[in-house]
Amino acid sequence: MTDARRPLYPEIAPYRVGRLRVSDLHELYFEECGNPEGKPVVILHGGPGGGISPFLRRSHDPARYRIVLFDQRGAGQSTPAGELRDNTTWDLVADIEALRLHLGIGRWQVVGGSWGSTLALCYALRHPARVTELILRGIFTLRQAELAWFYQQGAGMILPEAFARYLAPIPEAERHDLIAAYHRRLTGPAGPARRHAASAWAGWEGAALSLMPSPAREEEFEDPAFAESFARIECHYFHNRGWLDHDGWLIAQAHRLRAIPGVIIQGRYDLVTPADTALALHAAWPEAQLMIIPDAGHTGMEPGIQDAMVRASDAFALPGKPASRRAPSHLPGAARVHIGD
Ligand code: STX
Repeated sequence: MTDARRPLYPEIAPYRVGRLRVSDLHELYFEECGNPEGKPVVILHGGPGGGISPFLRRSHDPARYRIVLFDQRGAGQSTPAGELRDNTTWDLVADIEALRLHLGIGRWQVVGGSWGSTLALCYALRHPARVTELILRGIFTLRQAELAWFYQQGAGMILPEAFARYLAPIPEAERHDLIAAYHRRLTGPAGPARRHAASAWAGWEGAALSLMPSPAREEEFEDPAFAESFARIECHYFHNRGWLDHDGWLIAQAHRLRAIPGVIIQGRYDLVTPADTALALHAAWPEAQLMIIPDAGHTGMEPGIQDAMVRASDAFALPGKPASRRAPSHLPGAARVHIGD
């Protein structure tokens, strides 16, 4: 009950990497880590456009899981980098299925943070029979209010210095719709103006991820090579509202997930994807276990989020137990629900 917080599992290298062609244009990079005979899990990265990173391999026990990671279209080592054509939510959902079939996996656990949670929900709604469990953190459902909070008006009132740097490239006359203003610049011709807009867009996100300021993280996000594909892909998805049916569609559909065991992990002080969305998801899917981490921001690197991820993945991996049809009822320690604190 009072156990110390658990860190992620140790760093590991993939036992296999590969590439999968998914369209005339797009080829995906993927990795398999852990135990080739273990329980299959696919980890979905954020952004969209963020790409995988080595820490995403570490939320699951490598002795008991076969951990699959891939760079979504245009992200990371997938090619062409930053490509927006044939790049929609439903293309990515189809890619997850193509990868599952390519790897000969029947059903798998689906894990995602932030945009990864959005994509995991879309995949589970489209292919529920393929999903053994869902572990979601930093819940994002692409509602108009969520986009407005971060990219128009809301989070900027908590981080005004960083928000001023995000506003700077956009003239007053265009500031009534910042996603549209950025979309014009990020989909315009390559060159200094586009690069500058990309760094400003990505730097704003980098500034807001952690509970504690992390200038190094902000600099990483402003790095032109990363920023340009990340910002172009993110803005393209958000300008198009994720190609979802209507505003609020994911929450409205979430009742269809109720037979899937799930855990929802959310930082109380998440400025990128505020806790309101996690609570809305939980209200629609009350069987899922909600874990509000009282001292965490957005990123999966927050100590309380790491702890919750490891405990959730361990609970679903218990040796000798078949995948439960319900969320575990007794996640220990930090796995308790803290609502209203
Ligand atoms: N986007 C939130 C998100 O999914 C609104 C996200 N933000 N940064 C990331 O993901 C990375 C850390 C993966 C780059």
